[in-house]
Amino acid sequence: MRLSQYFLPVLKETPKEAQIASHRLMLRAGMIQQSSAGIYSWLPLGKRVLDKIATIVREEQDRAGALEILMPTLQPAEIWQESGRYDDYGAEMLRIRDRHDRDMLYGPTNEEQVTDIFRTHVRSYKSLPLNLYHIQWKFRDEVRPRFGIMRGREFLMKDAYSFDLDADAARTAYNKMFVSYLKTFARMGLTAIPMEADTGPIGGDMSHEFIILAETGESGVFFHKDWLETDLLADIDYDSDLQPFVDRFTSIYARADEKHDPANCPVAAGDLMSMRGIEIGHIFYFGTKYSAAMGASVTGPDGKPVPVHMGSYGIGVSRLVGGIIEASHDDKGIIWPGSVAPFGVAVVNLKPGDAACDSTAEALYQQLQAARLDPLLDDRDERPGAKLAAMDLIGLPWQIVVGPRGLEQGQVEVKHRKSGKTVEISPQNAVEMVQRRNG
Ligand code: 5CA
Repeated sequence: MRLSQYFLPVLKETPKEAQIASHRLMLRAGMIQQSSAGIYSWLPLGKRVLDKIATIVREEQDRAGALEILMPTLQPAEIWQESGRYDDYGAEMLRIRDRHDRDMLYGPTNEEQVTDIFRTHVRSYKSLPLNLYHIQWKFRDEVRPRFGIMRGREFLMKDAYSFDLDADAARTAYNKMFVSYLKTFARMGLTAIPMEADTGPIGGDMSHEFIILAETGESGVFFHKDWLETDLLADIDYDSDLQPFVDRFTSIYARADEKHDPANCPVAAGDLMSMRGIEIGHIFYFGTKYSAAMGASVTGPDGKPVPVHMGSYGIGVSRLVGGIIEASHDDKGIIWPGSVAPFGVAVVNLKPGDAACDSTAEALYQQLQAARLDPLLDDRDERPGAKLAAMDLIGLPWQIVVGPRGLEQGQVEVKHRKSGKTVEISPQNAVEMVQRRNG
Protein backbone atom coordinates (compact mmCIF):
# COMPACT_ATOMS: atom_id res chain seq x y z
CA MET A 1 0.00 0.00 0.00
CA ARG A 2 1.20 3.49 -0.87
CA LEU A 3 0.49 5.97 1.89
CA SER A 4 -0.12 8.73 -0.70
CA GLN A 5 -3.14 6.69 -1.82
CA TYR A 6 -4.26 5.56 1.62
CA PHE A 7 -6.59 7.07 4.20
CA LEU A 8 -4.66 7.43 7.45
CA PRO A 9 -6.04 10.44 9.33
CA VAL A 10 -3.32 10.65 12.01
CA LEU A 11 -3.97 13.16 14.82
CA LYS A 12 -1.12 15.24 16.23
CA GLU A 13 -2.98 16.28 19.37
CA THR A 14 -3.93 13.87 22.09
CA PRO A 15 -7.73 13.66 22.08
CA LYS A 16 -9.10 14.96 25.39
CA GLU A 17 -11.86 12.40 25.74
CA ALA A 18 -9.47 9.43 25.77
CA GLN A 19 -8.51 8.27 29.25
CA ILE A 20 -6.45 5.18 28.47
CA ALA A 21 -3.55 4.50 26.12
CA SER A 22 -5.37 2.22 23.70
CA HIS A 23 -8.22 4.66 23.14
CA ARG A 24 -5.81 7.56 22.74
CA LEU A 25 -3.57 5.66 20.33
CA MET A 26 -6.42 4.25 18.26
CA LEU A 27 -7.79 7.76 17.72
CA ARG A 28 -4.36 9.26 17.04
CA ALA A 29 -3.41 6.48 14.62
CA GLY A 30 -6.61 7.04 12.64
CA MET A 31 -7.99 3.57 13.38
CA ILE A 32 -11.46 4.49 14.60
CA GLN A 33 -13.84 7.40 14.77
CA GLN A 34 -16.63 7.79 17.25
CA SER A 35 -20.10 7.94 15.72
CA SER A 36 -22.05 8.26 19.00
CA ALA A 37 -21.34 7.16 22.58
CA GLY A 38 -19.84 3.66 22.48
CA ILE A 39 -20.38 3.31 18.71
CA TYR A 40 -17.47 3.60 16.29
CA SER A 41 -16.59 3.57 12.63
CA TRP A 42 -13.52 1.52 11.80
CA LEU A 43 -11.16 3.35 9.45
CA PRO A 44 -8.83 1.45 7.08
CA LEU A 45 -5.96 0.86 9.52
CA GLY A 46 -8.29 -0.23 12.33
CA LYS A 47 -10.31 -2.44 10.00
CA ARG A 48 -7.15 -4.28 8.95
CA VAL A 49 -6.28 -5.11 12.57
CA LEU A 50 -9.86 -6.10 13.37
CA ASP A 51 -9.83 -8.49 10.40
CA LYS A 52 -6.46 -9.98 11.36
CA ILE A 53 -7.73 -10.69 14.87
CA ALA A 54 -10.95 -12.17 13.51
CA THR A 55 -8.92 -14.41 11.20
CA ILE A 56 -6.85 -15.84 14.07
CA VAL A 57 -10.02 -16.40 16.10
CA ARG A 58 -11.67 -18.10 13.13
CA GLU A 59 -8.69 -20.36 12.40
CA GLU A 60 -8.52 -21.55 16.00
CA GLN A 61 -12.28 -22.10 16.24
CA ASP A 62 -12.18 -24.14 13.05
CA ARG A 63 -9.22 -26.13 14.36
CA ALA A 64 -11.15 -26.95 17.53
CA GLY A 65 -14.01 -28.32 15.41
CA ALA A 66 -16.50 -25.43 15.63
CA LEU A 67 -18.47 -24.60 12.45
CA GLU A 68 -18.91 -21.04 11.26
CA ILE A 69 -22.37 -19.65 10.58
CA LEU A 70 -23.71 -16.10 10.50
CA MET A 71 -26.78 -15.13 12.47
CA PRO A 72 -28.50 -11.74 12.10
CA THR A 73 -27.95 -8.73 14.33
CA LEU A 74 -31.72 -8.16 14.62
CA GLN A 75 -33.70 -10.86 16.36
CA PRO A 76 -37.43 -11.37 16.96
CA ALA A 77 -38.60 -10.78 20.55
CA GLU A 78 -40.55 -14.09 20.57
CA ILE A 79 -37.53 -16.34 21.05
CA TRP A 80 -36.37 -14.24 23.99
CA GLN A 81 -39.86 -14.42 25.48
CA GLU A 82 -39.62 -18.22 25.19
CA SER A 83 -36.35 -18.36 27.10
CA GLY A 84 -37.62 -15.89 29.68
CA ARG A 85 -34.82 -13.41 29.07
CA TYR A 86 -36.81 -10.75 27.22
CA ASP A 87 -37.85 -9.07 30.45
CA ASP A 88 -34.77 -10.08 32.48
CA TYR A 89 -32.32 -8.36 30.16
CA GLY A 90 -33.60 -4.92 31.08
CA ALA A 91 -32.33 -1.61 29.73
CA GLU A 92 -29.15 -3.08 28.24
CA MET A 93 -31.20 -4.53 25.40
CA LEU A 94 -31.96 -2.24 22.47
CA ARG A 95 -35.58 -2.89 21.57
CA ILE A 96 -36.93 -1.99 18.16
CA ARG A 97 -40.39 -2.18 16.61
CA ASP A 98 -40.68 -2.81 12.87
CA ARG A 99 -43.29 -1.32 10.49
CA HIS A 100 -45.67 -4.20 11.22
CA ASP A 101 -45.46 -3.44 14.94
CA ARG A 102 -43.43 -6.55 15.61
CA ASP A 103 -41.06 -6.41 18.55
CA MET A 104 -37.45 -6.91 17.55
CA LEU A 105 -34.14 -6.39 19.29
CA TYR A 106 -30.51 -5.84 18.36
CA GLY A 107 -28.90 -9.00 19.72
CA PRO A 108 -26.70 -8.60 22.83
CA THR A 109 -25.85 -12.33 22.45
CA ASN A 110 -27.32 -15.26 20.52
CA GLU A 111 -28.23 -18.22 22.78
CA GLU A 112 -31.90 -18.05 21.75
CA GLN A 113 -31.23 -17.58 18.04
CA VAL A 114 -28.84 -20.52 17.84
CA THR A 115 -31.11 -22.75 19.95
CA ASP A 116 -33.90 -21.98 17.48
CA ILE A 117 -31.66 -23.11 14.58
CA PHE A 118 -30.74 -26.26 16.46
CA ARG A 119 -34.30 -27.29 17.38
CA THR A 120 -35.48 -26.78 13.79
CA HIS A 121 -32.93 -29.18 12.32
CA VAL A 122 -31.44 -31.58 14.84
CA ARG A 123 -33.47 -34.58 15.95
CA SER A 124 -31.04 -37.30 17.04
CA TYR A 125 -28.11 -37.66 19.40
CA LYS A 126 -26.25 -39.04 16.37
CA SER A 127 -25.86 -35.45 15.08
CA LEU A 128 -23.95 -34.51 18.23
CA PRO A 129 -21.57 -33.09 19.27
CA LEU A 130 -22.18 -29.82 17.46
CA ASN A 131 -20.56 -26.44 17.97
CA LEU A 132 -21.74 -23.46 15.88
CA TYR A 133 -20.08 -20.06 16.00
CA HIS A 134 -20.24 -16.71 14.31
CA ILE A 135 -18.39 -13.42 14.36
CA GLN A 136 -21.04 -10.74 14.48
CA TRP A 137 -21.80 -7.29 15.87
CA LYS A 138 -23.61 -7.11 19.17
CA PHE A 139 -25.37 -4.25 20.89
CA ARG A 140 -25.55 -3.69 24.65
CA ASP A 141 -26.81 -0.36 25.85
CA GLU A 142 -24.10 -0.12 28.50
CA VAL A 143 -24.78 2.50 31.20
CA ARG A 144 -21.20 3.75 30.94
CA PRO A 145 -19.63 3.02 27.57
CA ARG A 146 -15.97 4.02 27.94
CA PHE A 147 -12.38 3.53 26.92
CA GLY A 148 -13.27 3.61 23.22
CA ILE A 149 -13.99 0.21 21.74
CA MET A 150 -12.98 -1.47 25.00
CA ARG A 151 -16.43 -1.05 26.53
CA GLY A 152 -18.53 -0.13 23.55
CA ARG A 153 -22.26 -0.32 23.00
CA GLU A 154 -21.84 -1.87 19.54
CA PHE A 155 -18.97 -4.35 19.48
CA LEU A 156 -17.75 -7.35 17.50
CA MET A 157 -17.90 -10.69 19.26
CA LYS A 158 -17.08 -14.25 18.35
CA ASP A 159 -19.70 -16.37 20.01
CA ALA A 160 -19.78 -20.15 19.82
CA TYR A 161 -22.51 -22.46 21.10
CA SER A 162 -22.05 -26.15 21.85
CA PHE A 163 -24.74 -28.85 21.91
CA ASP A 164 -24.21 -32.23 23.60
CA LEU A 165 -26.18 -35.19 24.84
CA ASP A 166 -25.12 -35.01 28.48
CA ALA A 167 -23.02 -33.12 31.00
CA ASP A 168 -19.89 -35.23 30.37
CA ALA A 169 -19.93 -34.61 26.64
CA ALA A 170 -20.60 -30.91 27.29
CA ARG A 171 -17.51 -30.84 29.49
CA THR A 172 -15.46 -32.17 26.55
CA ALA A 173 -16.84 -29.35 24.39
CA TYR A 174 -16.04 -26.82 27.13
CA ASN A 175 -12.48 -28.11 27.42
CA LYS A 176 -11.93 -27.79 23.66
CA MET A 177 -12.94 -24.14 23.78
CA PHE A 178 -10.89 -23.57 26.95
CA VAL A 179 -7.72 -24.87 25.30
CA SER A 180 -8.42 -23.18 21.96
CA TYR A 181 -8.77 -19.84 23.79
CA LEU A 182 -5.30 -20.18 25.30
CA LYS A 183 -3.92 -20.87 21.82
CA THR A 184 -5.90 -18.07 20.18
CA PHE A 185 -4.67 -15.42 22.61
CA ALA A 186 -1.07 -16.72 22.59
CA ARG A 187 -1.03 -16.25 18.79
CA MET A 188 -1.77 -12.57 19.40
CA GLY A 189 1.17 -12.27 21.78
CA LEU A 190 -1.09 -12.24 24.85
CA THR A 191 -0.99 -14.21 28.08
CA ALA A 192 -4.62 -14.70 28.99
CA ILE A 193 -5.29 -16.14 32.44
CA PRO A 194 -8.47 -18.20 32.79
CA MET A 195 -10.32 -17.36 36.01
CA GLU A 196 -13.42 -18.82 37.58
CA ALA A 197 -16.17 -16.30 37.10
CA ASP A 198 -19.80 -15.40 37.76
CA THR A 199 -22.23 -16.23 34.98
CA GLY A 200 -24.45 -13.10 35.06
CA PRO A 201 -27.30 -12.88 32.56
CA ILE A 202 -26.01 -15.83 30.49
CA GLY A 203 -26.58 -18.22 33.41
CA GLY A 204 -25.20 -21.65 34.30
CA ASP A 205 -22.88 -22.97 36.95
CA MET A 206 -19.43 -23.28 35.33
CA SER A 207 -17.68 -20.35 33.75
CA HIS A 208 -14.21 -18.96 33.10
CA GLU A 209 -13.18 -15.48 32.10
CA PHE A 210 -9.95 -15.07 30.14
CA ILE A 211 -8.16 -12.02 31.41
CA ILE A 212 -5.02 -10.22 30.25
CA LEU A 213 -3.14 -8.11 32.74
CA ALA A 214 -3.24 -4.34 32.25
CA GLU A 215 -3.19 -1.49 34.75
CA THR A 216 -6.17 0.09 33.06
CA GLY A 217 -8.26 -3.09 33.16
CA GLU A 218 -11.76 -2.94 34.60
CA SER A 219 -11.48 -6.19 36.57
CA GLY A 220 -9.53 -6.70 39.78
CA VAL A 221 -7.72 -10.06 39.67
CA PHE A 222 -5.89 -12.26 42.16
CA PHE A 223 -3.57 -15.06 41.11
CA HIS A 224 -0.61 -17.17 42.17
CA LYS A 225 2.65 -15.66 40.97
CA ASP A 226 3.48 -18.96 39.18
CA TRP A 227 1.06 -17.81 36.47
CA LEU A 228 3.65 -15.36 35.25
CA GLU A 229 5.99 -18.24 34.40
CA THR A 230 3.43 -20.56 32.85
CA ASP A 231 4.22 -21.76 29.35
CA LEU A 232 1.39 -21.73 26.88
CA LEU A 233 0.39 -24.75 24.91
CA ALA A 234 2.22 -26.47 22.11
CA ASP A 235 0.33 -28.40 19.43
CA ILE A 236 -2.99 -29.76 20.57
CA ASP A 237 -4.82 -32.84 19.39
CA TYR A 238 -8.43 -31.84 19.94
CA ASP A 239 -9.54 -35.46 19.81
CA SER A 240 -7.39 -36.38 22.79
CA ASP A 241 -8.46 -36.05 26.43
CA LEU A 242 -7.96 -32.36 27.20
CA GLN A 243 -8.91 -32.61 30.87
CA PRO A 244 -5.27 -32.87 32.05
CA PHE A 245 -4.45 -29.59 30.22
CA VAL A 246 -7.45 -27.84 31.68
CA ASP A 247 -6.61 -29.21 35.14
CA ARG A 248 -3.07 -27.95 34.80
CA PHE A 249 -4.25 -24.45 33.97
CA THR A 250 -7.04 -24.34 36.52
CA SER A 251 -4.92 -25.77 39.35
CA ILE A 252 -2.92 -22.54 39.60
CA TYR A 253 -5.02 -20.12 41.65
CA ALA A 254 -6.58 -17.28 39.65
CA ARG A 255 -9.82 -15.46 40.45
CA ALA A 256 -11.58 -12.30 39.33
CA ASP A 257 -12.38 -10.15 42.37
CA GLU A 258 -16.04 -11.17 42.66
CA LYS A 259 -14.89 -14.78 43.14
CA HIS A 260 -11.88 -14.08 45.37
CA ASP A 261 -12.46 -14.55 49.07
CA PRO A 262 -9.39 -13.35 51.02
CA ALA A 263 -10.47 -15.35 54.09
CA ASN A 264 -10.46 -18.63 52.17
CA CYS A 265 -7.68 -18.04 49.66
CA PRO A 266 -5.32 -21.05 49.50
CA VAL A 267 -2.34 -18.98 48.33
CA ALA A 268 0.22 -17.64 50.82
CA ALA A 269 0.20 -13.84 50.97
CA GLY A 270 3.74 -13.63 49.58
CA ASP A 271 2.77 -15.66 46.49
CA LEU A 272 -0.48 -13.86 45.74
CA MET A 273 -0.49 -11.22 43.03
CA SER A 274 -3.21 -8.60 42.96
CA MET A 275 -3.49 -6.75 39.66
CA ARG A 276 -5.96 -5.40 37.19
CA GLY A 277 -7.01 -7.04 33.95
CA ILE A 278 -9.11 -6.88 30.80
CA GLU A 279 -11.65 -9.61 30.10
CA ILE A 280 -11.11 -10.66 26.49
CA GLY A 281 -13.07 -13.91 26.55
CA HIS A 282 -15.70 -15.66 28.65
CA ILE A 283 -16.95 -19.23 28.44
CA PHE A 284 -20.04 -20.75 30.04
CA TYR A 285 -21.60 -24.14 30.62
CA PHE A 286 -25.29 -23.77 31.41
CA GLY A 287 -26.68 -27.27 30.87
CA THR A 288 -30.29 -27.31 29.70
CA LYS A 289 -31.25 -23.74 30.64
CA TYR A 290 -32.17 -22.74 27.07
CA SER A 291 -32.83 -26.15 25.56
CA ALA A 292 -35.43 -27.03 28.20
CA ALA A 293 -37.16 -23.64 27.97
CA MET A 294 -37.17 -23.67 24.15
CA GLY A 295 -37.79 -27.35 23.47
CA ALA A 296 -34.41 -28.21 21.93
CA SER A 297 -34.34 -31.95 22.49
CA VAL A 298 -32.85 -34.91 20.66
CA THR A 299 -33.74 -38.58 20.81
CA GLY A 300 -31.16 -40.33 22.96
CA PRO A 301 -29.75 -43.84 22.36
CA ASP A 302 -32.73 -45.30 24.25
CA GLY A 303 -35.21 -43.57 21.95
CA LYS A 304 -36.37 -41.08 24.58
CA PRO A 305 -36.20 -37.29 24.06
CA VAL A 306 -33.60 -35.41 26.12
CA PRO A 307 -32.94 -31.66 26.23
CA VAL A 308 -29.40 -30.97 25.00
CA HIS A 309 -26.64 -29.65 27.24
CA MET A 310 -25.27 -26.37 26.03
CA GLY A 311 -22.40 -23.99 26.55
CA SER A 312 -21.53 -20.63 25.05
CA TYR A 313 -18.11 -19.18 24.39
CA GLY A 314 -17.40 -15.52 23.71
CA ILE A 315 -14.36 -13.59 22.54
CA GLY A 316 -14.37 -9.80 22.41
CA VAL A 317 -12.92 -9.39 18.91
CA SER A 318 -13.14 -5.57 18.81
CA ARG A 319 -12.11 -5.30 22.49
CA LEU A 320 -8.98 -7.31 21.65
CA VAL A 321 -7.75 -4.50 19.40
CA GLY A 322 -7.64 -2.24 22.47
CA GLY A 323 -6.42 -5.04 24.74
CA ILE A 324 -3.43 -5.78 22.52
CA ILE A 325 -2.52 -2.09 22.46
CA GLU A 326 -2.79 -1.85 26.26
CA ALA A 327 -0.40 -4.81 26.48
CA SER A 328 2.00 -3.51 23.83
CA HIS A 329 2.77 0.19 23.41
CA ASP A 330 5.25 2.85 24.53
CA ASP A 331 5.18 6.63 24.73
CA LYS A 332 5.71 6.92 20.96
CA GLY A 333 2.81 4.72 19.96
CA ILE A 334 1.56 1.22 19.29
CA ILE A 335 3.87 -1.81 19.01
CA TRP A 336 1.93 -4.44 17.05
CA PRO A 337 2.77 -8.11 17.44
CA GLY A 338 3.53 -9.35 13.90
CA SER A 339 0.47 -11.63 13.81
CA VAL A 340 -2.03 -8.75 14.01
CA ALA A 341 -0.04 -5.83 12.59
CA PRO A 342 -1.99 -3.87 9.94
CA PHE A 343 1.04 -4.00 7.62
CA GLY A 344 4.23 -6.02 8.03
CA VAL A 345 6.82 -3.34 7.35
CA ALA A 346 7.02 0.39 6.62
CA VAL A 347 9.27 1.76 3.89
CA VAL A 348 9.85 5.43 4.62
CA ASN A 349 11.11 7.55 1.75
CA LEU A 350 12.57 10.57 3.56
CA LYS A 351 12.99 12.62 0.38
CA PRO A 352 10.39 11.98 -2.32
CA GLY A 353 11.53 13.64 -5.54
CA ASP A 354 15.17 12.66 -4.98
CA ALA A 355 15.93 10.18 -7.77
CA ALA A 356 18.04 7.79 -5.65
CA CYS A 357 15.54 7.78 -2.75
CA ASP A 358 12.59 7.26 -5.09
CA SER A 359 14.12 4.36 -6.99
CA THR A 360 15.45 2.61 -3.86
CA ALA A 361 12.19 3.00 -1.93
CA GLU A 362 10.20 1.80 -4.95
CA ALA A 363 12.47 -1.23 -5.46
CA LEU A 364 12.24 -2.12 -1.76
CA TYR A 365 8.48 -1.80 -1.91
CA GLN A 366 8.27 -4.13 -4.92
CA GLN A 367 10.56 -6.74 -3.34
CA LEU A 368 8.75 -6.70 -0.01
CA GLN A 369 5.47 -7.10 -1.82
CA ALA A 370 6.81 -10.02 -3.83
CA ALA A 371 7.99 -11.60 -0.55
CA ARG A 372 4.42 -11.14 0.81
CA LEU A 373 5.64 -8.99 3.68
CA ASP A 374 2.76 -6.56 3.21
CA PRO A 375 4.71 -3.27 3.03
CA LEU A 376 3.36 0.23 3.56
CA LEU A 377 5.32 2.77 1.51
CA ASP A 378 5.42 6.29 2.95
CA ASP A 379 5.83 8.22 -0.28
CA ARG A 380 4.16 11.40 1.02
CA ASP A 381 5.76 14.80 0.67
CA GLU A 382 6.02 15.53 4.42
CA ARG A 383 8.70 16.54 6.91
CA PRO A 384 10.97 13.57 7.76
CA GLY A 385 10.31 14.07 11.50
CA ALA A 386 6.55 13.90 11.05
CA LYS A 387 6.86 10.79 8.89
CA LEU A 388 9.02 8.95 11.39
CA ALA A 389 6.73 9.94 14.28
CA ALA A 390 3.70 8.69 12.35
CA MET A 391 5.41 5.36 11.69
CA ASP A 392 6.29 4.95 15.38
CA LEU A 393 2.68 5.81 16.22
CA ILE A 394 1.11 3.20 13.94
CA GLY A 395 3.62 0.68 15.25
CA LEU A 396 4.39 -1.72 12.37
CA PRO A 397 6.98 -4.31 13.47
CA TRP A 398 9.68 -2.99 11.08
CA GLN A 399 10.65 0.29 9.42
CA ILE A 400 13.08 0.62 6.54
CA VAL A 401 14.12 4.26 6.27
CA VAL A 402 15.49 5.44 2.93
CA GLY A 403 17.36 8.76 3.03
CA PRO A 404 19.86 10.57 0.75
CA ARG A 405 22.72 10.45 3.27
CA GLY A 406 22.57 6.70 3.83
CA LEU A 407 22.19 6.02 0.14
CA GLU A 408 25.51 7.73 -0.55
CA GLN A 409 27.00 4.79 1.36
CA GLY A 410 24.59 2.39 -0.34
CA GLN A 411 22.68 1.90 2.93
CA VAL A 412 19.22 2.16 4.40
CA GLU A 413 18.27 2.06 8.08
CA VAL A 414 16.25 -0.86 9.42
CA LYS A 415 14.46 -0.26 12.70
CA HIS A 416 12.83 -2.90 14.85
CA ARG A 417 9.90 -1.07 16.43
CA LYS A 418 9.69 -3.21 19.58
CA SER A 419 13.33 -3.05 20.67
CA GLY A 420 14.05 0.30 19.02
CA LYS A 421 17.28 -1.17 17.61
CA THR A 422 18.48 0.14 14.27
CA VAL A 423 21.06 -1.10 11.76
CA GLU A 424 22.45 0.45 8.58
CA ILE A 425 22.58 -2.15 5.82
CA SER A 426 22.16 -2.47 2.07
CA PRO A 427 18.58 -2.48 0.72
CA GLN A 428 18.96 -6.13 -0.32
CA ASN A 429 20.07 -7.14 3.17
CA ALA A 430 17.22 -5.13 4.63
CA VAL A 431 14.65 -7.20 2.74
CA GLU A 432 16.38 -10.42 3.75
CA MET A 433 16.55 -9.35 7.38
CA VAL A 434 12.85 -8.52 7.62
CA GLN A 435 12.00 -11.73 5.79
CA ARG A 436 14.18 -13.85 8.08
CA ARG A 437 12.97 -12.27 11.31
CA ASN A 438 9.34 -12.52 10.23
CA GLY A 439 9.55 -16.20 9.37
N1 5CA B 1 -23.07 -15.42 25.14
C1 5CA B 1 -21.89 -15.32 25.99
C2 5CA B 1 -20.76 -16.07 25.42
S1 5CA B 1 -20.81 -16.21 23.72
C3 5CA B 1 -21.55 -13.86 26.21
O1 5CA B 1 -22.21 -12.98 25.70
N2 5CA B 1 -20.52 -13.63 27.00
S2 5CA B 1 -20.00 -12.20 27.50
O2 5CA B 1 -21.08 -11.37 27.90
O3 5CA B 1 -19.05 -12.46 28.51
O4 5CA B 1 -19.29 -11.50 26.31
C4 5CA B 1 -18.21 -12.14 25.64
C5 5CA B 1 -17.04 -11.20 25.44
O5 5CA B 1 -17.45 -10.04 24.71
C6 5CA B 1 -16.46 -10.63 26.74
O6 5CA B 1 -15.53 -11.52 27.30
C7 5CA B 1 -15.80 -9.36 26.25
O7 5CA B 1 -14.49 -9.63 25.77
C8 5CA B 1 -16.67 -8.93 25.10
N3 5CA B 1 -17.57 -7.82 25.50
C9 5CA B 1 -18.62 -7.88 26.33
N4 5CA B 1 -19.17 -6.67 26.49
C10 5CA B 1 -18.47 -5.81 25.71
C11 5CA B 1 -18.54 -4.41 25.43
N5 5CA B 1 -19.49 -3.66 25.97
N6 5CA B 1 -17.62 -3.87 24.60
C12 5CA B 1 -16.66 -4.63 24.03
N7 5CA B 1 -16.54 -5.95 24.26
C13 5CA B 1 -17.42 -6.54 25.09
